[in-house]
Amino acid sequence: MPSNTPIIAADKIPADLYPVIKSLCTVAVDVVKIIAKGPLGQSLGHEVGENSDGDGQKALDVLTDEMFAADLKNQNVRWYASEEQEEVVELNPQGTLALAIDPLDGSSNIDVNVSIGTIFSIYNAKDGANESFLRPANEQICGGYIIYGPQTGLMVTFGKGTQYYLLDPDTGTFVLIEDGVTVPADSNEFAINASNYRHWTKPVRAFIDDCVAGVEGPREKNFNMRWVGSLVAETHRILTRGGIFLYPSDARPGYEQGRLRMVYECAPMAFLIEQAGGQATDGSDPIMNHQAEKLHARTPLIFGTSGKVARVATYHDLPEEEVSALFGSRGLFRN
Ligand code: AFP
Repeated sequence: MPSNTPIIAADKIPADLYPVIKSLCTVAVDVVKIIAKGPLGQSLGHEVGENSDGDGQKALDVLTDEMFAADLKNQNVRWYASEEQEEVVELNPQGTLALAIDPLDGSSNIDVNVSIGTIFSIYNAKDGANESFLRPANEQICGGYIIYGPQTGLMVTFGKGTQYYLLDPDTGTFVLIEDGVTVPADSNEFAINASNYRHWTKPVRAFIDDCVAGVEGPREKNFNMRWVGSLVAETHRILTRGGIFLYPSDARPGYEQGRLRMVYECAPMAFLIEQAGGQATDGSDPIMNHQAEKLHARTPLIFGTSGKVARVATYHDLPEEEVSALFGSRGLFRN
């Protein structure tokens, strides 16, 4: 790439955030090379420890965390909150921004060559480390992800719509592909880890039962299911062709609030989805109105095409006898 070519054009990015976005993109280009080299380079998928919540840490989780933190240290980022670090880290004491990050989302897919990603969320920093992140998600000034897939892309919002940039391998630059990404209104796809069916609450079971019932059921149409195991890949599919994603709370110990983390996974994804005309809730209430009580707090997450997300909320409002009924006798949603 000629030295004078910016890694990403500045004209659609707020000036005060451009250096941070440029930093994330610069590190991402190096992450792409490491992922693409796979076992020809260093081992990426072996476990090297546990994070603060007891989740296994893969070598690439730790490596990417170190890579992003090292570059962001030279930026206007005071507070750095990472899935891979128990506490908030102060990078630049003079910084005015607070950045939360899942450096490598989808670790279980590293060794099987399936799309993975980096998720990030930016706030204006407060004086306190934790208080900079334990605040309503609607105080975010930026949210986004980088997807490392057959193509490498940056999906980002600054609160004025959702933008999609694609990394051009020939030039090493991120090129704006779409300035107003919109979640398609019509889709027949739902994404959920169906192996957890027996652990779900009745409203979630009823919603999925009615999808699986297809044309014979109350939805009177057939559905398709996807489950990649990488939140970034699921979000990208839904932003591209619509659908609904559900990681609800379930009865497994430790999953009372689902699996996904509020600060560095759910809040930025909710920001992106809402800015693209979709909805993101905990099953009933908008994620953007939530705030985490602890840095690594989890929350149930349902997001995607607005009408579908709203429908899940109505299942939560059903009286017990209806939500337990076989779909044929459920009095709602004849279409
Ligand atoms: P890992 O990063 O540990 O692979 O977790 C990925 C993730 O947080 C999210 O990206 C997926 O949507 C979800 O977990 C998959 O969870 P299940 O493995 O329970 O289906």
